[in-house]
Amino acid sequence: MVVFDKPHALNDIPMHYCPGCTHGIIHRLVAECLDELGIEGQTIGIAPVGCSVLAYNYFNCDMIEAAHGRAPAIATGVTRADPENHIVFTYQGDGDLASIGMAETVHAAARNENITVIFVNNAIYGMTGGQMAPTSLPGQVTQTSPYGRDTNHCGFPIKVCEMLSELDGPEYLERVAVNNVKNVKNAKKAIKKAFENQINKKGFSLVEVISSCPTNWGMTPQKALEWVADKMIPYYPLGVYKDRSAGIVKGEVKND
Ligand SMILES: Cc1ncc(C[n+]2csc(CCOP(=O)(O)OP(=O)(O)O)c2C)c(N)n1
Repeated sequence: MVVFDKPHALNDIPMHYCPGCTHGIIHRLVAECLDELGIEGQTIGIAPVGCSVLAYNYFNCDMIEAAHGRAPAIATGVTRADPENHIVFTYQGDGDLASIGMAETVHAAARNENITVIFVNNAIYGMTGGQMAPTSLPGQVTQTSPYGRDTNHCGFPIKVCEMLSELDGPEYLERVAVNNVKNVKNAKKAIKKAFENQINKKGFSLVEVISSCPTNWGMTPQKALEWVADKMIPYYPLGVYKDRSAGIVKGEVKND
């Protein structure tokens, strides 16, 4: 009996991610959904600029590399050029999606583009060495906030799901995490639902995945997962922020 297998939608090559980074888990969840929905052959993924810039090597489906933050614009082009035959997902970090690419994100959501956005929130700019991100927590020590993020000087973190839930456009917004088995299972459910929404032409789905960056947080992988549970999730509550088809609108968070 096979109890463990690599999803077909993931290539069988080593990933470059640091020990304890959760990008690999999230890649796997996306790939499992492509396998289970039988859509690998019709899916185009959009890789970002950030640690997951090489995602085009890891996914077996067609991939396009976007300029920093511009993945939703490219996804819009793909889905509008061939709406009947293509499934398209973007895979973006918080610097990519919520900083330089914020306008693309908001407008794609407002237009209810029929795309799936996988938003990996690790509260830091990973690839460039750990600078403060729009999602870094108040008090969080980063390379550019060595005494901790001072909200008087640097403002407050952006809560993407809460913010987008105020728009009439988006179909589905959910925040999940991958710090323990239960949360990983919920994350998979949310990612699958996002793809199903797209298959059923319901429009814009964004799944925010609370993630860890042990290297740039300066923690062991284990400690980083504890920090996710103790600091990140209380600031970024998990749950469904919008599910238009299920009648959940405007930030009525439904945690299970
Ligand atoms: C136009 C442009 N501006 C800035 C950069 C530098 N840069 C590369 S990755 C990155 C941020 C990545 O952080 P995030 O999106 O949170 O992803 P992570 O690396 O943490 O997964 C920045 C600012 C760039 N490559 N291009």
